Amino acid sequence: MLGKIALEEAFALPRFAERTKWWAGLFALDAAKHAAEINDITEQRIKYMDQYGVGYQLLSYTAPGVQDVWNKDEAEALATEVNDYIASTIKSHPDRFGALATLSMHDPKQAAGELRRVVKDYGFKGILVNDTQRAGADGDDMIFYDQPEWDVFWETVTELDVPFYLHPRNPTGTIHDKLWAPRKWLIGPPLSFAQGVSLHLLGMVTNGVFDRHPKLQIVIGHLGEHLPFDLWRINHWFEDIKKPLGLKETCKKTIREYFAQNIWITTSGHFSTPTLHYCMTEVGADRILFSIDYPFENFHDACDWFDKAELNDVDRRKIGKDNAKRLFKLGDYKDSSA
Ligand code: GRE
Repeated sequence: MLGKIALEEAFALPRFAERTKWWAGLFALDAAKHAAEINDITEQRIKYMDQYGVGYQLLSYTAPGVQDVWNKDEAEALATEVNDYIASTIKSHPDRFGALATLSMHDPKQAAGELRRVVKDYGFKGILVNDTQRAGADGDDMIFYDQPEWDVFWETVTELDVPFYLHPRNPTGTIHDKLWAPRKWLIGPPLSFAQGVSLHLLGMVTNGVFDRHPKLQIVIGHLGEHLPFDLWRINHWFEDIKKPLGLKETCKKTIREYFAQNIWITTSGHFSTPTLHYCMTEVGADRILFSIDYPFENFHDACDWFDKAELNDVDRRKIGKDNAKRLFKLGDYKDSSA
């Protein structure tokens, strides 16, 4: 299929070569290839896009990114640097690339201000944040965005009408040491990423973020970070037990209503047709978006799978491009109407 849109697609800052190598050492078999791919924006990446029928990518700064920076001033300066860098890099390719804002999440007002700047000045299409923000003197604290002090940030997100991609990051600090270090092979895609994001998103649901900001649109990757599988059980416990026990004070709608009105899932890094069919049954083709997760995954696995997956033409178009076009309000791009 030509003109696919992909939206969980990472880049790094070339000046962080050592950091990129460290992360690649955890997650890539060929660290040198990974480093070259994640640092390139306009050469190899466009060749892959042309080869595999991806018309447009929404780019985001790689994990753990600014969420790993527990010093507030440093985090804010890095987010600005990343946003300025990607804006200038993709400027000459508006028909191939858009960007998702990188934000320091130490201070809701500052995050809202930087978001406003990059949406107004650069035309960024949304935000991608890597789960909780590390904070505190030694980076052991975690800031969640499901608390009332974040309302000022969510107000700006909904006012600007841009989607927010809640992406995973690696466990750190005490959580890492106690839960994950003794079972280190489960860090990342096998388990920890999905647990982190699903905890954070369900925190937003149960703490009433979507009730206070009903227009808010949150995107999660990897076919929903295990949540679609559990919708029946979550719904049963929310509606039949937790709401009578008090959850009804903060959470007015059902989990299925939030999935229908506020939540989107992408195919990033999860190229399984039975799982996609299952998600189409549970959350619907109208809330699913194609994505790759480049360069942690490759174009061939994602695109060859999606192009051949058993789907009718209407659903393939929706998931491959039309849903993303509508959600991110994209104009024409290469093969957008193919
Ligand atoms: C990511 O999407 O950022 C990612 C990693 C490491 C492994 C897999 C993955 O950072 O999808």
